[in-house]
Amino acid sequence: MTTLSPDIQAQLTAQSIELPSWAFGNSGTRFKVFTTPGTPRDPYEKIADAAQVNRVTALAPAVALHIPWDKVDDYAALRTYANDLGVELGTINSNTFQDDDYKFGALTHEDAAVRRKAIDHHLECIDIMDATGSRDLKIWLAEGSNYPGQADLRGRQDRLHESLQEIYARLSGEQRLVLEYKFFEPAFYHTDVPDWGTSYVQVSALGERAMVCLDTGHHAPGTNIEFIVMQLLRLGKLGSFDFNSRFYADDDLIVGAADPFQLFRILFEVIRGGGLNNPDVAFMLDQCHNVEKKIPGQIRSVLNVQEMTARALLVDAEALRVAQLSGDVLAANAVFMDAFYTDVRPALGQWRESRGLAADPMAAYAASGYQEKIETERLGGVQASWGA
Ligand code: AOS
Ligand code: ZN
Ligand code: ZN
Repeated sequence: MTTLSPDIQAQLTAQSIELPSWAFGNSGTRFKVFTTPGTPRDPYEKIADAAQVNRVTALAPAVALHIPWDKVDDYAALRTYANDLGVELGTINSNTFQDDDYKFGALTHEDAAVRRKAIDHHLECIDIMDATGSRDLKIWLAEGSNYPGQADLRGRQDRLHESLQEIYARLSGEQRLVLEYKFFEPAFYHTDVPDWGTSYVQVSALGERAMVCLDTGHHAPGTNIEFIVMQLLRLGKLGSFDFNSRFYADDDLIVGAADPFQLFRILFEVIRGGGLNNPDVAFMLDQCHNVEKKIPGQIRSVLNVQEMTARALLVDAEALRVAQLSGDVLAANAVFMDAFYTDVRPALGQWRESRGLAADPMAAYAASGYQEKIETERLGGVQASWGA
């Protein structure tokens, strides 16, 4: 059996992955949202479910909120509730994609009144961050156009900058703004923040506490995502990940499900670039569980990240460097692949037990009785997103 060195164990112990509150709600595609028995009915129940993931994995000590999906009257009370369950409230996600006023844009809109409304929403999100103790405001914009000629691309970039500037100016202390990019959808001709370069340009113009958010599902097929990870870390601008996996577009499936090797390659570059357990780089999930149970889906997800992190930590960096320097292409590739093909699951199970956790968190959750309890007690769970 592979052994995990004390150094690797220490790095795995420090790893933490933020869960999205919306992963616990019902979700689906534009064709159908299936309801799952036991689905949370309010933000409190989403947090209670997220705490179960952390209880069996010790990997997920924070929950990201989406406003207004997770709107409550008293955020300080929500924070206390979360803390009592052993989790923190994490990133606050803004939402400017569900309001009729934003049909032709929000932060980029031609109409100053619409921009005002969208900026005010973000200022409200920062008020919430003050109460929840959250560090990051994550902005994903559904803005763009469908037809060539429909919009003034240049003017929209300028207005985006001005709007972001006002939002950024409201941040205080350690608070940060992370700007997520996505190459298409819901707009299909152009998107205002389509790629890491645009996000980088916009956040660089704001200041040090503005960073890029990289959602692994937001690239064209074939994109070398680990290269982008490397570059953003090199530039000191990788603020956060939205992890998920995709076969086609923004599938939001369980991270590592579609392409475990890609996840391995990404984590290798994270480690190489000093991004692992680096407080500047938030590891978040951005996923939906359309047909599977949500809590086990999240447990599987964080375990996938942990397994691929362990494999990436096993890469013999010294041997790799020697092979690279001597131009031995196949030896270098073999060093890399040896680590990828190593089954770390038995070693991780043993290591978990040594920390007082169950060797198999999926089985521990199944045996806990929590799923049966929520399925009996909760009726009428809420939809997580707009995907109706
Ligand atoms: C949308 O495609 C993005 O991934 C955002 O991060 C969004 O806010 C999130 O997926 C919640 O639906
Ligand atoms: Zn995302
Ligand atoms: Zn997405």
